[in-house]
Amino acid sequence: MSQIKWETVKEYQDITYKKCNGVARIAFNRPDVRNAFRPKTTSELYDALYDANEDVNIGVVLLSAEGPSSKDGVYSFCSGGDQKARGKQGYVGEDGYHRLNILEVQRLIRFMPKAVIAVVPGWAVGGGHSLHVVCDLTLASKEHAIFKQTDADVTSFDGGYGSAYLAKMVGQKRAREIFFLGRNYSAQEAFDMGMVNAVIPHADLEDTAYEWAQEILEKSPISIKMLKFAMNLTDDGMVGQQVFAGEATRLAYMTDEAIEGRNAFLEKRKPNFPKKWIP
Ligand code: S0N
Repeated sequence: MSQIKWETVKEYQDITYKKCNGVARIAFNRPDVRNAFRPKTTSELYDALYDANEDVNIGVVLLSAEGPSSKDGVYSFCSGGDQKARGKQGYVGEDGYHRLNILEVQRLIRFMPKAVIAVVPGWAVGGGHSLHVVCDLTLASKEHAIFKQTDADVTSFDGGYGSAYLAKMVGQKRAREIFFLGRNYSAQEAFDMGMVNAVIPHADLEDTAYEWAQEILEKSPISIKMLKFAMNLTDDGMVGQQVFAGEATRLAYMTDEAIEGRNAFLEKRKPNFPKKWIP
């Protein structure tokens, strides 16, 4: 029995959101449809992720899932876009408009200055597979996790991080196999391919994820942030450079030079920068 004292942050319909000791746990909560996401789910996910992003006391986010299904006891992480909510131009929300807002969720995970760990208790399929790919780390249930790409079965494909970034992770041949054949891969097979960090006995999965999070929380926050952005940079083009460079500017603000630059402007005088060109 887990000793972690999670506290609910906010009640949602399609997800659960809790926090404990610097860790946020956001979990899909539609287990009867294998945790497929509809626009309400992605809006709630974005809202919770944004809260975790803004909370300076949170250093690690666990993206997990409730379950198993009440119908058949099967565990899932996420089975991607809800095909029942899919219209002609995207996924139809309660307001009747078509949306593709899982991509905004992906970007928030990608550009968040904190580690995001996918905790995969069961099926990770389609857009659910893409979500684990975009997370910084993935921990998978030894007994129940299954990784599968059905995008080419349902003509609802992720041509961004879900595929192109996956290819950087597992290699081009493997990524093409995953997408072109749509087979099932066990946690161990996913680990062997390099898209899973550890295969964990199911009963220990959540506690292990929390322990990994606590280990990360012992590190220097600036280092974790800069390392994440540095590792993202080459795959994110000018946006990656923008995100990394923004943090470089923030660090520069902390120098005597930057303080002198600001003060000189405010005091209406020429800046007197320390003339040290340190190599
Ligand atoms: C997950 C699978 C393999 C599980 O198979 P299993 O265990 O045999 O269960 P089932 O009997 O098939 O399912 C149980 C119940 O759950 C419902 N269900 C499952 N998945 C979905 C789903 N995705 N949408 C709606 N319902 C789902 C079943 O209908 C069943 O219900 P009942 O009990 O009432 O019969 C298997 O279920 C499976 O293959 N699921 C479909 C997976 C899939 O094709 N997902 C969509 C893939 N594409 C995406 O996700 C892309 C979306 C995306 O990321 C994207 C990309 C680009 C641009 C935008 C987006 C965006 O979405 O925003």
